[in-house]
Amino acid sequence: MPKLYVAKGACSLGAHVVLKELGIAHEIVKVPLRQPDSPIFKVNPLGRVPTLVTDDGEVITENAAILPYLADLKPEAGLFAPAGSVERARIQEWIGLVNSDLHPAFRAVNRPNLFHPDEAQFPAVRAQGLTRLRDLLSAIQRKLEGKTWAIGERFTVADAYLGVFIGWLPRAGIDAAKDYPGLAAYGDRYHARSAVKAALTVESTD
Ligand SMILES: N[C@@H](CCC(=O)N[C@@H](CS)C(=O)NCC(=O)O)C(=O)O
Repeated sequence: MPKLYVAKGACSLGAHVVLKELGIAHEIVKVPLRQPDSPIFKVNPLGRVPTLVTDDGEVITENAAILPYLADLKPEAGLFAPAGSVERARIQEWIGLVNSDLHPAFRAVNRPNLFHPDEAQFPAVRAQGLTRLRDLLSAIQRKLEGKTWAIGERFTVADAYLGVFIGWLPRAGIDAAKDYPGLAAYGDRYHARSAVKAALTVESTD
C-alpha cells in the first residue's frame, strides 16, 4: 500500500486528506522536520514532506506531483478531472497558485530568519510578509466568490491542498472570521469533512 510521510501542522496534510477522501488503504509515517536524524532523510534527501512511496517503491515528492498522482489512482472519486478538460486545467491552476504563491507567502511570517540574519529585523520582515500574504488572501477570497469549492460545487485535490493553508491563518495571527469571511466559511466547510477530521486526528495523536 502507498506510504505517505507527513509531519504535524505541515503541508503534507493535503495529500493525507486525499488518501482519506479516496478511501484507499495507506500507511502514514509521521516524521519530525529539520532534524538531521529524522527518517524522512532516508527517503527524501531534501528532508521534506509530503513524500510518497508507491507500492513499487517509487518515491514521489512535491504536492504538485503527489496530489494529482493520488487522485488518478481512483478517477471515479472525482477529485481530479480527465486529461484535456478545462476542469483539469482549473485544478492545476489552483495547485500552481497554492504551491508557488500561497505556501511560500507564510515563510517570511513564520520563519523571518530565512530572510534576514539579524534578529532585530525580524519584525520588519514579518510585517512585509504579512502584507504580501494578506494581498494574496484577498485575491484568493475573490477567486472563491460564489463557489463552494475551488472549481465550483465539487471538492477536488485543489481543495484538499488549499484548505491546509486556510487552517494555518490563526498561526500567522490572522483572524479570518473578521478579515476574510469568505475564507473563514471555506475553512469551516473544509474542517467539517470527515476525511479532514480523520487526517487531523491521526496527525495530532503521538
Ligand atoms: N514544494 C514542496 C514544499 C514542501 C515543504 O516545504 N514542506 C515543508 C513542510 S510544510 C517541509 O517539509 N519543511 C522541512 C524543511 O524545509 O526542511 C511541496 O509542496 O511539496
